[in-house]
Amino acid sequence: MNDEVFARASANIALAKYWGKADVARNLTAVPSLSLTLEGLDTVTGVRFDAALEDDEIRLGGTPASAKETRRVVALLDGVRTLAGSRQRARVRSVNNFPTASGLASSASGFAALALAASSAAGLSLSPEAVSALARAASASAARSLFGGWVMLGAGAEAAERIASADHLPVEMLVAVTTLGPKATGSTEGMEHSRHTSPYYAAWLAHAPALFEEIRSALLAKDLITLGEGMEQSALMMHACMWASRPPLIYFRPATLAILDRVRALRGDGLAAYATMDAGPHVKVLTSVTDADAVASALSSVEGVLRVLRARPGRDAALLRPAEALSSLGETGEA
Ligand code: 2P0
Repeated sequence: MNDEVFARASANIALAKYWGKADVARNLTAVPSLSLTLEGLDTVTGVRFDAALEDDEIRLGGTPASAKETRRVVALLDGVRTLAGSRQRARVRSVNNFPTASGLASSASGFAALALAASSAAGLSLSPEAVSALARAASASAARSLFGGWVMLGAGAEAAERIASADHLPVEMLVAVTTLGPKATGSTEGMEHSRHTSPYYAAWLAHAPALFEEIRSALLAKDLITLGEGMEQSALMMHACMWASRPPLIYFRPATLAILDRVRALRGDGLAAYATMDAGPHVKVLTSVTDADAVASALSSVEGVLRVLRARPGRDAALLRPAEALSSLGETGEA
């Protein structure tokens, strides 16, 4: 019997957004993206290959994976099996330490942890770039979660790369979790829908690369104001493209707009606060370490905000010792 191998990866939030694929079959992105990995918002995943198994067995958060989740996980495991020249099936278990309804995509940290644990469990010793490419094929934002700090994924790129370390800028990302609306359209479907129906999709493709460059330059120059303003424009440009789809893709809820208002007011008061939104109603606010307490407290008092999660820039994904991993996975019971 092979050993079970464990890995941890942290969630990430894009400042320069990815929305749209250059190649659907290979899952290559149409625009470059830039993200911040978030410390402490983690997925822990265990993988054990076992010649006695007839099928892959996958448990997420203590319950069997749905058919759709299973297909995506098996596709990644198939990629690992091809690289390792193996046909053994695997037992996979995975938990997030952040609330599922927090609006933080679990696919980024989840597929990053899975790619790292599965490749190591199969006896491969891949470079971080090769693990990132495996994760990217499953979910493009997952490519970025292999690396700590500030990370980019180029348009059409196989793998993500770090562009600045976690201590490059003293910031916090605050996640203002809002009341959930009806079940949102998933990102994978949503971006294809925009590509096919939004007249603004072409404009998004035309303008996103220059905005990415501006955001990257501002980051390297430690210019938080330009970084924050560029980040807000990237999010709103992406949402404009979504709204112009038919039928429209509207992820905003009343609380989303209320938070955007509050963020503008905080800036008017001289605090560092810049907003970004993904495929959901929650708002993530980039702020300085100095202003983080004041901004978090202001966000908590906005009507419709259920809670505010806080995260500093996070670390690289890493393999974990079993004892360390099992304390995270322990809540799910069985091995
Ligand atoms: C991002 N999002 O850059 C953008 C902004 C959501 C909005 O990447 O189809 O789960 O699996 O490659 O990575 C979420 O989309 O999509 C995402 P797939 P993914 O963070």
